[in-house]
Amino acid sequence: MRTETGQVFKLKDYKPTDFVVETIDLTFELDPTATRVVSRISLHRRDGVAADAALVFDGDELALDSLQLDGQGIDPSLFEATPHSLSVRGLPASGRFEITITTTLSPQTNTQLMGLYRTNGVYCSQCEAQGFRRITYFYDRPDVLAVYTVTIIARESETKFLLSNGNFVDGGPKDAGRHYATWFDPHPKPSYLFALVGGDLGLIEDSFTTMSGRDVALKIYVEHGKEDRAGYAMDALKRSMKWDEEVYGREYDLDIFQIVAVSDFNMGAMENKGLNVFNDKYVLADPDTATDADYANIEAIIAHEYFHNWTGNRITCRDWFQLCLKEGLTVYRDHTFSADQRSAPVKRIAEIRLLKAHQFPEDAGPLAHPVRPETYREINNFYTATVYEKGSEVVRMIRTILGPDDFRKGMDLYFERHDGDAATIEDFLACFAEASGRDLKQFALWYSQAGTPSVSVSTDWNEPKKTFKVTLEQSLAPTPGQSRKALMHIPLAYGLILPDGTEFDGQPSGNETENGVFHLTRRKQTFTFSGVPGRPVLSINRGFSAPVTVAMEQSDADLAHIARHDSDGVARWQALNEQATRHLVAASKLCRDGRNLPSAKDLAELLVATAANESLESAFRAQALALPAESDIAREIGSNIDPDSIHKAREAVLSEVARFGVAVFARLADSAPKGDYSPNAEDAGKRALAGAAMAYASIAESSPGRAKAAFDAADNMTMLSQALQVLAQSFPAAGETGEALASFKTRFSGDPLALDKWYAVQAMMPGDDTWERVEGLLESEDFDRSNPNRVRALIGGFSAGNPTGFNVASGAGYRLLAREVIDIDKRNPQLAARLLTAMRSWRSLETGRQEQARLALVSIREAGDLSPDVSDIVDRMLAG
Ligand code: B3K
Ligand code: ZN
Repeated sequence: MRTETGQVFKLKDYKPTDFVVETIDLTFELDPTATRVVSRISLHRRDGVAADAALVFDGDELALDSLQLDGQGIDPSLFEATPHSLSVRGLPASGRFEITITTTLSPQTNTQLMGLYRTNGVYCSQCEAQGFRRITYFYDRPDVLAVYTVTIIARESETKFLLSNGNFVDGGPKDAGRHYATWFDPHPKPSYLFALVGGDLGLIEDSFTTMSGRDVALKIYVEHGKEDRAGYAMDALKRSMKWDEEVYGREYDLDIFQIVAVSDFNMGAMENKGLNVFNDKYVLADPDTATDADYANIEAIIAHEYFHNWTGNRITCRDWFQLCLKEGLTVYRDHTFSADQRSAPVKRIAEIRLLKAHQFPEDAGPLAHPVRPETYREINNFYTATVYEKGSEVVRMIRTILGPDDFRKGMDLYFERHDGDAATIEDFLACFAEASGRDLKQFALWYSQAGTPSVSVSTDWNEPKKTFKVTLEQSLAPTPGQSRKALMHIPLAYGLILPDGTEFDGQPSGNETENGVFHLTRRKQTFTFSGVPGRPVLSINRGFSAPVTVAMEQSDADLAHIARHDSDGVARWQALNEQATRHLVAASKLCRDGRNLPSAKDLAELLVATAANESLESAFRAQALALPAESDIAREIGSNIDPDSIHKAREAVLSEVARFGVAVFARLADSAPKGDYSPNAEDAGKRALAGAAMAYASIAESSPGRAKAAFDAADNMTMLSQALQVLAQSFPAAGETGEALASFKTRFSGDPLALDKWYAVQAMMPGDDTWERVEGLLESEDFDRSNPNRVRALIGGFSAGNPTGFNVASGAGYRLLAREVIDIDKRNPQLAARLLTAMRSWRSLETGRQEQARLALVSIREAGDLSPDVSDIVDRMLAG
């Protein structure tokens, strides 16, 4: 039985520990089922803490072997050890003392992948957020910073490499075929950044010279035989190190930086100090097995984890409520890094799509929470799009409000003042307020109020007076636990586009506008521009300067004007996307009501003209061609969703656009770069455009022939998987699709990462009977339920990436997910809870599906013996 599923943690209850940890010295004797851990901790009682206060350490499924105080046994009446805590009384009132704790672990049977576990024969740890307490009793909380020395002892034949944080100190042979290594990390750190790896791995090495001239050894460890797939990750690492020096003046601070790629990992990667552990999906790439998107993800995640060295590790979080302090900021840093390495507007468009697809629904449903939550039951459930992606948007808004110079000053102050601290959002904001002399009190509401603000915009053009008025009004709907909301500070970048396509450069009256940004701080504000030569078109929330929804009556002609003339590429795409979304929403509603669909000719004209416009970047044209997804349309409709009519309407629009532009698409379908594959952004953009065009051309031809020929001719994974996706999405029942799937399977059966794509593409095939295909795949021999990547590819692909298949009206999709969540929860609660969030928007479905979804959720709740992770999600989803 599990324990303590109901405990609620609150931000306002924060209290420092009673004892201060100075150093921790850990010795591991690795063994698959009996790893011995000896932890020697030196501490002292904090000033002002009562002399009879007990030392209370966290644990999770631990058993205490022995306990000593300053090398002597302790009277059993003075301590109590349970699986989840150790408390010791009678400790010295003053001065330093040492506690020695011995525990024994079974990494081999640790299926949660938290704490110390084994993957493919490699010992590996994951401690964020609360995994260290599964290794030994400790103050497992981020505000306890200590200096770690770690010695690892293991059989040499199985563990060629023994790694931990910091710098290598010493190592060599020991008794009985064993060897050892000792690592010392001089930088005080919280337990969640501890890491240990022991295994027989392949290694690639390089080095980096920092801006002050220090040499840093760079090492990436991968499964044997995969070394030649780690080159891109190494290159991305060096570029990240350079970028952080150039853009933020941040230098690396140890002699060595190591990355280990493992195949069983609950998330993308982990920023342990000096020893990052990665899901191998985000390290390994070669042209035959990785797509352009995989390469871009590797670059972004390598950068993200590296950037944590300053934003997360040198400055960490006081408590887990402050998670966005490191995550939102580090996502913002990796976004700008990728924008600098690639095309900035294209990168921004991808971010907007992602935010709207993942964060907006979170904000609009039962799992909504502020960027900095104020309560949680299970912290693992708060590694969310809101904390990460909206958290990044909030940092971006700070930069928009302050401008680049004051933003950099604020960051410099933050690094200088809080280096070595466990900090809070208040500390972070104070640096920007001080550096810029601005009051950020109202702005700080972005951290505490959940929900996506909505801004309604109206304009008034007075031809005789040549004045243009823009009226903005904000609102924010209630979210769970927050029924009343205060007014926010919303920075909205704008432009006034004149009839000839140039931009009006005059300022409106008043002082609520700055550098092309309206500062909306009251409920309603009007901005008046004078001397405007002709009726302008308002381009608002340019570059998505604020993560809000904008409601504005704007004609298709005005949107098309922005799409043609806005000087900001992101705004041009926003206008195109708005027009497409509107059309698709209207068409879906008509389809649901059994009415005829309107002509999509105007939209088709605009899209095809953009596709054919060679003065635009290929990647931008590809983004323009990607119509809003079915889930985007559902989100915009908001309630009474019928996924089938959305699918039908979207297919009809796709087909109309395809037929309208068939000549252009047929030409572009062959425009991918020939010759050797390179993952660079320009070539990737060309492949994306060719792939999008191939999809349209195939639809126009109503034949899988073109995609099948592309599949047979593909000489890299990007083009191979593009072709396979066109077959699976648009011709699911065709013989060609079956043949392509079979050939893919044969070719990649020995390559787990490539095979994940085979699972995912089938999981996302539209249709009422896909759930049966998924049931079949769940039974297939190489479906490994203990591998999170495989589970996410199939079950996650189906539940989060297949609106018609998962939401089949009979409820079969929901029942499948419920059954799998209950089963996976027994082994890996984090993974199970994450999968379940696919149902977070269940209340916006039409009533029949809603009822089916509710029944499935109730069946989970009633399954009994749920983990805190799953019960937290299911309870919140059913509440209200
Ligand atoms: N900090 C880790 C995430 C840990 C998740 C724990 N459930 C990766 C990252 O955001 O960089
Ligand atoms: Zn992170």
